Amino acid sequence: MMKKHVLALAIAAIVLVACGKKEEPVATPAETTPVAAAPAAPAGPVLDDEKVLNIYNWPDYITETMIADFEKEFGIKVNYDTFETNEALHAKLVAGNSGYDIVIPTAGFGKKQIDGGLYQEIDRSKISNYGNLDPEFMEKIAGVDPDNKHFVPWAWGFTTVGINKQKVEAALGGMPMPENAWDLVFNPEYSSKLRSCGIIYLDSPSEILPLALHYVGKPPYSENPEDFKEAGAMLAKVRKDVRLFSSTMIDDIAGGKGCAFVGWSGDINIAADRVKEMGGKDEIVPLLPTGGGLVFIDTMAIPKDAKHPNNAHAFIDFYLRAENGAAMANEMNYPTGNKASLPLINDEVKDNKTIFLSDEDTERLIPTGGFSNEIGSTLNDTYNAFKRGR
Ligand code: SPD
Repeated sequence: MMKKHVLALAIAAIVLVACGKKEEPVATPAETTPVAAAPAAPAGPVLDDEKVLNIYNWPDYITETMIADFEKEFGIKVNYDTFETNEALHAKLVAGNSGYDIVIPTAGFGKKQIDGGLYQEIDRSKISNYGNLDPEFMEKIAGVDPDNKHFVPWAWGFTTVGINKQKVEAALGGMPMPENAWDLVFNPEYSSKLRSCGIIYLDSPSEILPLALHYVGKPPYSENPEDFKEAGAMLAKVRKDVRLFSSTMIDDIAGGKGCAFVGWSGDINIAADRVKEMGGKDEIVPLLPTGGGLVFIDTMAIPKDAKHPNNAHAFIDFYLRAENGAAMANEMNYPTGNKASLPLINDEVKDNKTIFLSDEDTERLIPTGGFSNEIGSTLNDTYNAFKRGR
């Protein structure tokens, strides 16, 4: 901006000289109207010498132009890789030297990564847009990251049941939909009927077990191995009805691989939009179970050994611009916890009650959390036994 202003003055001066107004007396320095000293150009962000940024995020979780816009504005080359589960991200971080400068853990799962010293603290002095974040939302994250030292929100949603409405209705054959949508995928009375059109689960212990524990009336992040036995027994009864464990849920839903899905709210909405765009007749609908959806809050974090921490801070600051937060909701169906972005979100998205929930559905949500390392083997064994069908 400043440069443009100076350039305009310079151009004006050249034009005057070119017009040959030589007869005008040249003002002495004393007569010259003092020109206000140009304010110092705002200091740009501090960047690392190497203009590179390595990001590791979930698939289908960034707007179309965000990376290109950042690269263009900051002259930084972004390498962008994706992972499909928190477990995969965790393994990468624990192995060390991941090479990533920003990763996107789910807050509850990432707590043990903070405790294990895998992240560096965020330097808020480098993030001018930090104030755009909703303090109430940050309070929620502080439950796992005290004082919000390591995690900056990326986006949030909830794990829920989605359906292909027409296919599910047909498969239920006149049986009314259950009051609690979790019955469709956890209660054999319903799941056995949906077996023919296909049930798809997300493929990870930390996605499925909290839901199964909650469904059998136990704490979703229980640390009691006995609770896992009950959840495992419930899962065993529906195992034969689960057609697919998916890491590519959007494609699988849009590709018609099933009729009932345990998936993420925004991804089910993305699949619904895709089916509509393809002219499909069936409606894909994320449901709001009376038993509650399981909240997740995904966050940006900088690994301890990141090679480009300044570039990482510049990206976080860029991401926290109001327009970028709004674009995540508008394009990706995920809200971000960026309060300043709210006025920029389209009405259609704001009015979608599976993106911005009603108070009633918000109250029903199962709060975010995480399992300790200690219960890790019980968690994995229960899940693997379920998958193997034993
Ligand atoms: N399209 C990717 C959505 C990201 C989901 N992260 C969810 C983590 C839930 N435990």
